[in-house]
Amino acid sequence: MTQRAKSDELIARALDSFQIELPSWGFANTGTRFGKFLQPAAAATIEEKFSDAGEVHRLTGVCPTIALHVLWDLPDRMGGVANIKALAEKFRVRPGSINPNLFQDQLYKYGSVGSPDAAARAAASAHLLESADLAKQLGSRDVSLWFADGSNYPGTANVRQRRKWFEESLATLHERLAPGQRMLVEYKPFEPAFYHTDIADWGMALLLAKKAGPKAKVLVDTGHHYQGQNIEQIVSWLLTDDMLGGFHFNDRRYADDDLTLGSIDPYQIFRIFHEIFYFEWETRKRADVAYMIDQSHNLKGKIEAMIQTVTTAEELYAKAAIVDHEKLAAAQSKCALVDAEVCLKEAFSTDVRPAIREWARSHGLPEDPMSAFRQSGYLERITDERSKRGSASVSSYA
Ligand code: LRH
Ligand code: MN
Repeated sequence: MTQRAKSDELIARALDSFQIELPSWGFANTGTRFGKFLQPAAAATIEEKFSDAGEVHRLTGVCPTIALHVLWDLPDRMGGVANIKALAEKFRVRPGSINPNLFQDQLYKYGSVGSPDAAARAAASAHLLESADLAKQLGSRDVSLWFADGSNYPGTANVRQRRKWFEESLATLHERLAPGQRMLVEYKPFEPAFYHTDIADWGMALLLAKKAGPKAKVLVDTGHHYQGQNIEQIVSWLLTDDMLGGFHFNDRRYADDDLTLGSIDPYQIFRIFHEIFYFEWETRKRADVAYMIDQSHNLKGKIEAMIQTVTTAEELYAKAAIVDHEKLAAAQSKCALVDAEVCLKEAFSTDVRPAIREWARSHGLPEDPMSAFRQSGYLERITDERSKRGSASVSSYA
């Protein structure tokens, strides 16, 4: 078998099991604190978000689930479950990770589960339990947790006391989860808090997850790291401890910019995927990791940005799948630095697009999802339909 045939085989096998989850909020009008530029075709209702996610899955075949944010997508909580199930049927996209929202309510000014205000902690804990029950009703495996909790000035928060409150709430949530369900603890160094954030880095998320129990894992949002932090090293450490639950993929130049994956530093995502393939090769174990997108498309067309993200993720995943692990391990053990590095560079510089097109063809999918989308008339149709509803009903955040 030629080297080319071998790598095409590896790519096809990798793509057969590759799935990446779409964020419902990636289809809605979003912005920054300096403003929000409205797009007439943006999704504002849960039906429109499922419709758009369905379109991206129809074109790419690798996005069978959509992440839901409870406040934005399930304002009627349990009252919205039947409708979500009907939409999942209609648009052939299943509900994915359930994201509680503990950062918008006025009650959470000084924090949610970490707030000195007992009423805020009680409300926050109740929302976490309700989110676990919603996930159960919707058949969702993961409850994905991000807390904006923190403080803005030195001396204003008892960080150790807040940690205790977090441990209590996360333990209660852990007990509520059904077998097979998971809670993913996401960390973020700053924003909206600018002095301390209660879950600021991977170590804090890891300790809280381990304390909560075996159903708790760590979620790595690629935008939630200090400049220069080695994200793939964090990934390899979490893999070793079987504590890596999933990713929120996006790209950034400065902070949590939530730009489209691979638009600034594609080699970063490639290095992350490499650590996962290398771990699986070495341990002969499958890494049980949820790949999810977490981006806000403030300027690009929402659906085009999502298609671009998915196809870029496929390319970087395929490139990482063809690293010659045997050769790499040998070079590493001999400290043959250049040879080892070239194993990654070789794979990263390989044009995997022909193999991906072949894989798409063999699965009855369009070879080029972006041009298929542009020829589908979908955008024109929804622009027409949604501009008729006028901007009044555009929801607050997403
Ligand atoms: C916080 C975050 C979190 C989401 C939100 C939309 O920055 O990454 O994962 O809930 O973005
Ligand atoms: Mn995130």
